[in-house]
Formats: sequence, C-alpha cells, structure tokens
Amino acid sequence: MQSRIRPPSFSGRLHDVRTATVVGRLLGIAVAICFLTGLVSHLLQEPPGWLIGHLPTRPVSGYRITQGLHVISGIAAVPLLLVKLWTVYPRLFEWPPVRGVGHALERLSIAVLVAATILELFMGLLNTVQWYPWPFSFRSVHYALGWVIIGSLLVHLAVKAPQIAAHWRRPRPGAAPQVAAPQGAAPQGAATGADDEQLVRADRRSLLVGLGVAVGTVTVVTAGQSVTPLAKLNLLAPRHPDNGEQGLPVNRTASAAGVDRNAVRSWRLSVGGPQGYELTLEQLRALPQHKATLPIACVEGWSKSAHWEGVRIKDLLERAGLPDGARLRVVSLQTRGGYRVTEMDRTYTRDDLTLLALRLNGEVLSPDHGYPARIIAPNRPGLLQTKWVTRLEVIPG
Ligand SMILES: Nc1nc2c(c(=O)[nH]1)N[C@H]1C(S)=C(S)[C@@H](COP(=O)(O)O)O[C@H]1N2
Ligand SMILES: [Mo]
Repeated sequence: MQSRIRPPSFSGRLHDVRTATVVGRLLGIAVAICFLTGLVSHLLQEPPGWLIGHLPTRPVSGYRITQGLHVISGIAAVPLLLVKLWTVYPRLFEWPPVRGVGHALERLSIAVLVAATILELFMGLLNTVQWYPWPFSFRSVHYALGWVIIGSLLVHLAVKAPQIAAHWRRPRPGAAPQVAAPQGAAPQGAATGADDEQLVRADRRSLLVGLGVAVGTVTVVTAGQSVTPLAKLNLLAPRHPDNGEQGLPVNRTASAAGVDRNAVRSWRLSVGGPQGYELTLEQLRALPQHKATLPIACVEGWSKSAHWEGVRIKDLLERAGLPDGARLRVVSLQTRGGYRVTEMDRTYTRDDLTLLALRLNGEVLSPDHGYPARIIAPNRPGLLQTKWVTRLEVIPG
C-alpha cells in the first residue's frame, strides 16, 4: 500500500512553459480575431440603441471579410486549442490540487476558459454545417460565451504575465527549461542540461511545424467557401459557393420556408409611409431599374458575389413621402422559420446600392432565391438579405 497518492509523471518534453506560451500566443491571436469579428457580426445583426441610424454600409464587402475571417480563425483555433491543451494537460494532475485561495481562483478561471472555448468552437462548427440542435438561441449563447472566454482569458493572461514576460527574455545558454509538470514531480526525461535543451528546441520546432501544417490544411480546405481564389481547394467546408441555382448557393428554399404558391401569384408589394401604396410586379418592373454587384455573406461562413438588378429602396421610400429614407421592417411571404421579418437601418435605406432585387445574374430571381423580390444591401449579414419580400413597414422614431 502506498502511503500517499502519487501524481502521474509525464515523459513528453514539450509540457514546458515555453511551448505552452508559443502555442498559447497563436491561439490567442485566433481567439482575438474570432472575438472581434464576432462582435462586428453581433452589432450588425442586433444593433444597440446608440448604433441605430449609424450602421456602416461601406465597405460593401465588409461583412464578407469579417465573417469569413470569423469562421476561418474559429476553424484554425481547433488544432491550436488541441495542441495547447496537450501541452498543459499534466497540470490537471497538479498536487496538491489547490494551494490557497488565489491558486483555486486561477484554476477555476482556466476551467471556465477551457470549457467555454471548447463549447464555443463546437457550437460554431455545427453552425457552419447549418445544424442547430440547441434548445436555446444559438446567437445569444454564442455571444455570451464569447465574453466569458475573453474575460477568463484576460484573468489567465494576468496570472501568467510573469511567464509571458520571461518568454521574451532570451534564456541563458544551458539554462534548464521551466517545466509545467505537477509540482514536486519532475517529469522523467525533463531536460536538465544544454544537450537536453537542444533536444527540447528540436522537438518544439517539429511540434510547431506540425501545428502549422495542421492549421494551414484546415484553413486551405475550408476557406474557399468565402475566399473565391481558394474555391477549388474547398474540400471540407460544407458549402461550395459555386453550387446552387443562378450561380449562388441557396440558404433556405421556398418550400422549406413555407412560401405559398398562391401567395406568390397574388403578390403585391406594399410600402408604408405618409403616402403608402401598393404595386404589382408589373408596376415594379416599370420603375427605374438599377444594378449592383454585391455579395451574399452568410453568417455560416460561405459567401459569394453576384450581380443584382432591381428597384432602389431609396426610390420606393421617396415615392411614399420619405425622401430621407426610414428605418424599415421588411416582411416576407415566409410562413415558418427564422428571418421571416427583419429590420433595416436608415443608413441602408438611404444607400444607392440597396435594392429590392428582381433579377440575379441576368435572370429573373428563382423561387429559392426570393422570387418575386428580395433585399440586397451592401455590408449586410446574409440572414438579413430577406427573400420573398412583400411589405416594407416604417418603424417610427
Ligand atoms: N425570408 C427569408 N429570407 C432569407 C432567409 C430566410 O430564411 N428567409 N435566409 C437568409 C440567409 S441566412 C441567407 S445567407 C441568404 C441567402 O440567400 P440565397 O439563399 O439567395 O443565397 O438569404 C437570407 N434571406
Ligand atoms: Mo445565412
């Protein structure tokens, strides 16, 4: 019988502080990009009061870039996180597990950070394959977890500041690497002299090269869903921008949205305002038509540019007695599922490029792309590019 519990020992050379720091820094960059681009996405989709009336419509492909980066950095974070966790996992067996209040809080913050990051990446990945098995709102939970991650990451960085600072100082020649293994249990094979230090460096280099290859591979085989020149290499991403009728993927089909054929046949566009009115499709087609080349940039990671033609929202509102545009509620013929009704900021309704599009890439909109009429606006998340539009209501204020 052993008189005391012995922590397991770890023979790997790379459970050291330096490796953890180098990998952690790369992971930190991916997380920071993910967080900031996620924030942009959230603000565009659910603008707080102070932002209403100021949502930017330029650059026109801004959301395509930020959301593309969001999904790319999120996918790259998966191998980075796995390697980071492998580097530091011996610390799970630290003995004694708690050495005081400060230490307990530090461990708790890491537990929260790791759990939230794993959940966040997992949720995000499922979202890119359009799978929402959650009983809760994906977006609000994904957003809240983002703040949990950033908060616990800042605590973690503050605690680790001394080690991070040490990383930037060149080690004395022959100095032993600091080992992140359990207290009191020097890992077998831990480097002790200059030769061993050489070995650790060689090992670390191999690990980082392997990690670089892994990150590069997952990026290159998925980024093509938003980065057109990489489209041919887009082997693993769930969406291919070239698939889908009229040269554009379909997010939700007319039948999935419960768009009723009879409703389409008796379709009218109604526009609110001081001089609100209704138009038939023929009347709408008789109004001045404008062209715009704008992308659909889906929150799920794919994006594709297309040529659109239709009537300016600006012109429709002016005709209704709203020469300065208006904040709009856009109502579609959809009968089930999300995005049936969306809101549009005044900045979009005033913009020359915001169209009620009737044509896509030279053809009349197909039913699945929103026939008879849909919204297309610059720098706007795909899920707000409402299809099957039938009513534009003015939101007062
Ligand atoms: N009415 C309605 N409009 C909608 C949607 C929807 O589900 N219902 N999906 C949105 C989403 S999430 C995207 S990415 C774009 C995709 O447009 P597309 O299917 O024409 O490519 O349409 C948007 N417009
Ligand atoms: Mo979307």
